[in-house]
Amino acid sequence: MFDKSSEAMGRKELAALQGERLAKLVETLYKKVPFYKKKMDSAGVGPKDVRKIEDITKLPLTTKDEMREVYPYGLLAVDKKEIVEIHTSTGTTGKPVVDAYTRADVDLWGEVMARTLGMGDTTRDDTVHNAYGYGLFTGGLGVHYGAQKIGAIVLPISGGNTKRQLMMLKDFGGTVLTCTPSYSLLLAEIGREEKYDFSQLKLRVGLFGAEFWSEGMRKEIEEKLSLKALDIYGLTEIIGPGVASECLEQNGLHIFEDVFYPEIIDPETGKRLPAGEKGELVVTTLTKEGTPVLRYRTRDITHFLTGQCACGRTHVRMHRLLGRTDDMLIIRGVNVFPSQIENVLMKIEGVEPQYQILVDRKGALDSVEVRVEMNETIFSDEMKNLAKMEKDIESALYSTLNIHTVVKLVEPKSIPRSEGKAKRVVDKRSL
Ligand code: DLL
Repeated sequence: MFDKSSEAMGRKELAALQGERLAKLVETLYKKVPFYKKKMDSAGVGPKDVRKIEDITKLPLTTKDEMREVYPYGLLAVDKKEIVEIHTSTGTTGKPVVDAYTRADVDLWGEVMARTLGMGDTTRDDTVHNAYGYGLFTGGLGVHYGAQKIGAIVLPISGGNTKRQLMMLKDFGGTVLTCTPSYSLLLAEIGREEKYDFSQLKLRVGLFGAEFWSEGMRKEIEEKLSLKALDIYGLTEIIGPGVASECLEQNGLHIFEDVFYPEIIDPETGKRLPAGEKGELVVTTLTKEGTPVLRYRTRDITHFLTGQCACGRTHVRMHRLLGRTDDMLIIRGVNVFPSQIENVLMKIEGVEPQYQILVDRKGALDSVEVRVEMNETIFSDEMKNLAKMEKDIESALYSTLNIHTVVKLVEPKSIPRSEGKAKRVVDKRSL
């Protein structure tokens, strides 16, 4: 659903709306949430200092660790009676961050997810094959509410049982596929083994997110699944999926700015960066009721794209994520993002988008091994060619990363597959 009244709003009108909403939000948080009152008091700001959207930089930033400290209900801005649903972040260590939704928040979620599905022109004539996990993870239900709002058919198949998924994808004629990018490749792989011809299925578009993926991986997915692949972004702390999404132009993700106000800051200093500069994305929820969030540091790294988008939406676009501040590996003092490694690998012929990065420490030295899967054709090649290919990838990685890595080509299908978010990095140093 392309909601022109909000998604194509004039920039001036949008800024006025954002300012109004921010002022109201700050008032509510100050009154209702001691956690935020305390933060504002120690920063020496209060509701009277916030009148327009530019005033946002006076307000304190919020981190995930701070939010965890007030688990489970310390961020509620309404009476608990108003809450109708809860999701939590997926971290495996420590307490999770809680997103508590009122009825209006669930409606808002449905609305932003209807816009997300609308980016791929989803209408009530579509069947959404929803293979994101249902549960505390927000992917499954987020897509579900969006599809319901549009009136499309939603198949709530969730993750796993891939052969059955393929049968149902074919039988129910799914036109829109929603799952993690890595799971879409597993569908493609098992589909090939089971002799499905994706070009004969009805799939038209896929909305993939929840984990990092590259342009190279997009090409692979589009070819293998015979669909147009769009990048969708979100996080539990804000609402789940539905924060930003690519349109069919495939040139950056529009952030739903009328409800989620984005900023880019320097992760070191916390200062706001000028448009176009790369840094950490910070998001404020302008209209959420249950657990509204003020200037949340997402740890995700990106930059805004300038210029108008041909689709007609006026909401700012962000570049697909470049990494996370806490994903960054420091190898012998050099900063390395897994995304940089994926970008190099995906440019090499014969390599599958399946890889794992193993980091270890031998004596005082960090070592990096990159295991990369070959496709069947390369696999049947002679040993000496494979050894040369390993060396070639090592030097391609060296010229991007400036560190030496050991590349090991591994057999097709030997890297563990995931039904949700893929695990790309195994860092044995921290074990
Ligand atoms: O992953 C919400 C979601 C579900 C988004 C389905 C898209 C589709 P969390 O589990 O809280 O929520 O994880 C959020 O995942 O901060 C990013 O680091 C990463 N992430 C989400 N979308 C993308 C994307 C969901 N399109 C964290 N590209 C975020 C890269 C992504 N990373």
